Amino acid sequence: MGVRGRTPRVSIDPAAKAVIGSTPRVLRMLLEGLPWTLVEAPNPEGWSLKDIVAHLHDAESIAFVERIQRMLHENRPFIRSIDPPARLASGGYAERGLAELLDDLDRQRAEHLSWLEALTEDQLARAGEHDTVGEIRVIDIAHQWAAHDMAHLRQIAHMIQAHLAPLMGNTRGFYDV
Ligand code: NI
Repeated sequence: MGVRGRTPRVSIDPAAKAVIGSTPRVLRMLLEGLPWTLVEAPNPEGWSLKDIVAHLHDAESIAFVERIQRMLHENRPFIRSIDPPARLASGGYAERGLAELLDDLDRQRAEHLSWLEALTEDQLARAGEHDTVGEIRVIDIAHQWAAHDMAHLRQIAHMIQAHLAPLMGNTRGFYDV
């Protein structure tokens, strides 16, 4: 029995599966029609919209698939934090176009989602030890995967909104961006 007598969740929440499956399409619809100057313009932290897509592409293997694979094949593996900006700089993403990254992410997601959906309850319950947050289970990463998508979709929405804000005249006063 888990916390407060409830059995811990052993299946991936349908919302997480829906998000993981639809994020590449959402990204495509949001970003493909935008001018490239906006797609490649850095935000105050130095990240462009394209960089965020590259980061999602990068996180796909290193933060999600590899961690789950290790937890499935090793006994409580020790999992180190990653440094996303450093990985982005060394990942060769600068030469890759947005359309290519989106196509790639689309392909990977379809495979990864079927793989996640095929994991058994025993596999979902396997765990590892992360260097900063402590114990993490396969099922936690499945939900983190979707939450991470949402965090970056919010960031993308905020950056597009920030581009429009100076063009809004006094109507900008209705908003806090
Ligand atoms: Ni991230």
